[in-house]
Amino acid sequence: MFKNRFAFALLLLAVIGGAYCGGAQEPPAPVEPPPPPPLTATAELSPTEGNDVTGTVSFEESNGMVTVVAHVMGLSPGLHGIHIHETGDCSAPDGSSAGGHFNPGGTDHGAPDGEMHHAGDLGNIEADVEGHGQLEITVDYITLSEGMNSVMNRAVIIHENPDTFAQPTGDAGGRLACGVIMSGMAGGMMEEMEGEMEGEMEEGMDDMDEM
Ligand SMILES: [Cu+2]
Repeated sequence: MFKNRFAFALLLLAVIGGAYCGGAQEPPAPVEPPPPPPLTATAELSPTEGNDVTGTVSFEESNGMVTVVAHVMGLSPGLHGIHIHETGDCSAPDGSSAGGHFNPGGTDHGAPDGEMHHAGDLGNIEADVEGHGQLEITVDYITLSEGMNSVMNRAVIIHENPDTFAQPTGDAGGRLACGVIMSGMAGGMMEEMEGEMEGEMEEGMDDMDEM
């Protein structure tokens, strides 16, 4: 038994050795796969009828976490509820087309750092005396990548009043601004990055064809 195995191993070595020494072909250089592009998305906020609230909300996913950065203008000073609503449709004058809170888990409403909340609950954004609000929050309960908790192509809503975290939706009042969450970064940077990514993806495809 051992002898047979030993003989087999020797034979194998001989064959491999022969292939190596005899072969004129160089082994193919390893192809480094391009690093995966960062997952980013942006919602450009448009005012609903009768107000002046605008802004940008950007999303970036890395290591299972999503960082949300919001800049909102035209608010009254103080806190305003900010949520992801389930439907990426801001066509209704009052923003109602965006539907209810994004709540794939069917849970109670709450604060982002609370024990229980909707996937779409981002808490409040606080506006200064000039009406400018900024919020940066990193959460582990939404994704940009595909899946049950993906917020891609859903809507960000900025509300008239503070989210009090009361049931069922925080009593935050009317919808002041709405924006659909779309893949990519904001403005010119987005086009630039997408151009690069497409180039890389095409190269990647060519490599696949050659294999
Ligand atoms: Cu809301």
